Amino acid sequence: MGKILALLIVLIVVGSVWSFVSGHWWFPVGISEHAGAIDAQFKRTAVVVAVAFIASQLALAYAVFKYGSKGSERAIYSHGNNKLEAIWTGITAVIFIILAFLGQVVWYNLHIRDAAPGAVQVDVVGQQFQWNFHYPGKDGIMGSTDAKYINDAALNYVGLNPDDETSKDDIQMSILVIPEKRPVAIKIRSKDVIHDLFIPALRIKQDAVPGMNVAMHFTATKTGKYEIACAELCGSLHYNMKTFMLVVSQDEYDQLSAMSEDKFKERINQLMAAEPLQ
Ligand SMILES: [Cu+2]
Repeated sequence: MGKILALLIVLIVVGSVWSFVSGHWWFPVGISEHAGAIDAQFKRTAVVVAVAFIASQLALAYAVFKYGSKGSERAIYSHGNNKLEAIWTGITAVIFIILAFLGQVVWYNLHIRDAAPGAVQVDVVGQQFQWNFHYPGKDGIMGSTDAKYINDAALNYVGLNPDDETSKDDIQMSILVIPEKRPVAIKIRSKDVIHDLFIPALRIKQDAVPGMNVAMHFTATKTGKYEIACAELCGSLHYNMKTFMLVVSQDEYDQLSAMSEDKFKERINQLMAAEPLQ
């Protein structure tokens, strides 16, 4: 029995390693300036975890193989070894702190550092069960919003202030449209529960937290249509909370920015129908 179990453990290790190394279930191609740094961090973490996983599982397989029950023996109870516990806890802590520090550089650049001047501004509001994107409209000024103005029946999902002149031309849509090769600053909030804006191609994954306005910025490097999902279990229709991002040329974006809400939406729907999903 011990030998079969040991073989099974080794097979699970080989299968797990293959599932990563084969590349069958890897990320889509990254299309943001920071995608390379995120992928490098992910690979570093995966390698460290893989080394620990393979070593511990092979040790387990060896122990099961060598010391498996021979029938009538009783198991020995061990109180453990404090020195060994301290050593491997210490090593693990050091490795994870180093990984966290390496990851901080990307995090800092995307979240703490201000977006470059002239960045395109888009506000994002998550709600059960859709994403709402708020664009400044023709005047280029983001109108003010307040949660008290949110009214789904009137299609005011982001809570545009009706008394604010600059909000009159603002556009709300469930599709994210951004220009390529230009910094985009987004502010993410939520109307009800925690959601998570996940754009795999951009390597962006950020919680939308009620009561918070989370700012981040990024630059997309390739035009196309990409998937957006909610990556936080947010209720019964969570699976349905998906939408798309269109990355368009600067020319196209300039034209969109000069359009009224109706024309803007009409053009977006045309682009959505024409673009294949990347
Ligand atoms: Cu959600």
